[in-house]
Amino acid sequence: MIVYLNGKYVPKEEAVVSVFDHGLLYGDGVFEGIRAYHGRVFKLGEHLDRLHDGARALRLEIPYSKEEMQDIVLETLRRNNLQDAYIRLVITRGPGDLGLDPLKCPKAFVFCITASIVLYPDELYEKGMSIISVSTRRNIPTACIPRVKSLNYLNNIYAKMEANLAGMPEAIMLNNEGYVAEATGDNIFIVKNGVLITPPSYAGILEGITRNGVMDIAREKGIPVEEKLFTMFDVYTADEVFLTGTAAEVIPCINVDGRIIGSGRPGDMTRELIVAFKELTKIDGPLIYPGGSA
Ligand code: PXG
Repeated sequence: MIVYLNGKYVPKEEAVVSVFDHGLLYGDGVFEGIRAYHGRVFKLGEHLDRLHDGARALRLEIPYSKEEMQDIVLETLRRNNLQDAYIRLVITRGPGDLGLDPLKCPKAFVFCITASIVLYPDELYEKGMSIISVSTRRNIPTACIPRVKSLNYLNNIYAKMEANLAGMPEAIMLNNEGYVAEATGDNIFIVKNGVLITPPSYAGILEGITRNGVMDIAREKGIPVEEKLFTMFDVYTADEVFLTGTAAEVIPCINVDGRIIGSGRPGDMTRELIVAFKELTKIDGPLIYPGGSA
């Protein structure tokens, strides 16, 4: 396995980061989790936009343009002969001293890992999954901005630990006002009376690329889409519930906190969106091997 490491392509064993890097010492940095399907990098432009916006919010200067970042991602995939992959692109604050001052870190550090993708079992998509809500609240935007996909994931990890303890694969996090925000690594949608509803970005969420893609697909199909605040009551009484994320794609939830959702089976709109999303992954994004061949 070959890893892109700050200007070089190196074997996995040599892909190491300094113990003085503020990404490690303080979680200071941004990242993206991206997928490649059928030889194309899905929504790469959107991922690079989010990465750059997050870096801007952190006053972290990415030493490459978006075009150069795109080349790094594509070249890493080519060096690993990958067509379908999970990609982790990371920008850290870089090495500094043992104080937290980012000004002491002269240059950001960039790396890109590509791996063959481990998928959730098909059964979860066919039968739907059971999840719970947890007591850990999503970060408040005035303290740690949830819209920045930062290297500090402790908020989500606390919630994931609660899910683990309950033997559940995912957990719903509320914001500090008690409105539904998102899951630990996925966004949430509910369907009520034919309307597709998801929390707005001001609910304090990471605006998922998958979330935005699913809303686009729904609108193209003429499905009414609303971004609005809702509570766990709305989740319990929804006709359908599903989560979206780069790793999970679109995954139905049929039980939340012990309440059976709708018929207890993945709903029609969820299944329609899963199919349309799969189709989109076949055509969206830049080709890894523009001249053909893998
Ligand atoms: N919310 C949060 C908090 C996330 O971390 C999403 C939503 C979905 O966003 P995208 O752009 O992927 O549709 C994420 C996704 C994991 C994992 O192992 C998940 C994410 C990052 C790293 C790992 O589940 N982010």
